[in-house]
Amino acid sequence: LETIYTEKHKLRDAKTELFGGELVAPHERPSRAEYILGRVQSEKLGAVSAPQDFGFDPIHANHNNDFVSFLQTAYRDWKAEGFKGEAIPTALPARRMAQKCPTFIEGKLGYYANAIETSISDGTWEAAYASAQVALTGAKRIQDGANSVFSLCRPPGHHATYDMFGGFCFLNNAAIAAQSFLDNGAKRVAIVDVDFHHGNGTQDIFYDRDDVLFVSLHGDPMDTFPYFLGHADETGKGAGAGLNINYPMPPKTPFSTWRDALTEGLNKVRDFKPDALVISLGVDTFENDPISFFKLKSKDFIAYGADIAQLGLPTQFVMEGGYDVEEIGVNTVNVLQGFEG
Ligand code: Q9C
Ligand code: ZN
Repeated sequence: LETIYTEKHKLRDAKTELFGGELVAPHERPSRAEYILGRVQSEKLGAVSAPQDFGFDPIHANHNNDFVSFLQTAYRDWKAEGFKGEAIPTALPARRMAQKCPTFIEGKLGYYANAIETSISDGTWEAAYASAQVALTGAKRIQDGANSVFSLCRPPGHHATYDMFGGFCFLNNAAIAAQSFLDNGAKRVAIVDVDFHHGNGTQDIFYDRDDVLFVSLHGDPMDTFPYFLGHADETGKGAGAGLNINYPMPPKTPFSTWRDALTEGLNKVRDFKPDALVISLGVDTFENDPISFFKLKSKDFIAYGADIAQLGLPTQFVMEGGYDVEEIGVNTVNVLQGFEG
């Protein structure tokens, strides 16, 4: 199983994350990708290849042009105002506020944010762009006939919506990959999001679409981030009615319960008859993850990788979250090895 990876992820190295009322060292840090790459190599999973550059068109296919332009210059614009720290939004266009993009950078940050823990730092755009190219290169491998591929994306993407960043995400790598399948001949694509957190960005992008099935297993938004999307009654709208499926689960959910939801979700994927499957692979479901509350053990990741393989679909794994840095390499590669059998 081939891994797509680039060192450019290291350019995303923020100093701050707003957490518990403090600015702390980010949970989403460069060492995450290095632990995963290290395990890919020590387990001899397969070749590790650099991404190709597919440019901006496939990014603009899923994201608002002005939002993408904003991301490119946000840190520079912030620094030009003389602010000392990293770029963090303060005010957001909440209920009954005008949905109009301000001119001043602090206002722009709020307009384009869906959460405010994520600082924009020097190099963030370059890393986010490279991460999207890692996703696109993985999709291309499948389009060229590979049965499976691992896009070791960093920063992650599934909380990025059409025009908002947040939750450590800037561009929605999995959505960009899924759209690239469709734009290159696929009729239908399924995305299964197994990250601990609801894939609010991916849901947002495909909510009214009949060519993408989105299935997400996650902590109940009543109890955890992203709080404002991910309920079971969000089932899609218009042409996409019935094609958005959420499985919110409570604190302390064990693997047995989680796996039952996965089985049900994978059955929906089978019925949808997609040409390709994209897995938003977050391993923050792990029992020792520092910011999550499910109880999966390392061996469980092997088991559910095998469950996914049972579908027999061309499958692209796209890296999302997972924060217990010591273990995320093992857990991530366990899924891939379980898939390979
Ligand atoms: N008290 C991903 O896994 N903050 N993003 C959580 C916990 C944001 C997670 C706060 C978590 C974002 C890709
Ligand atoms: Zn997550």
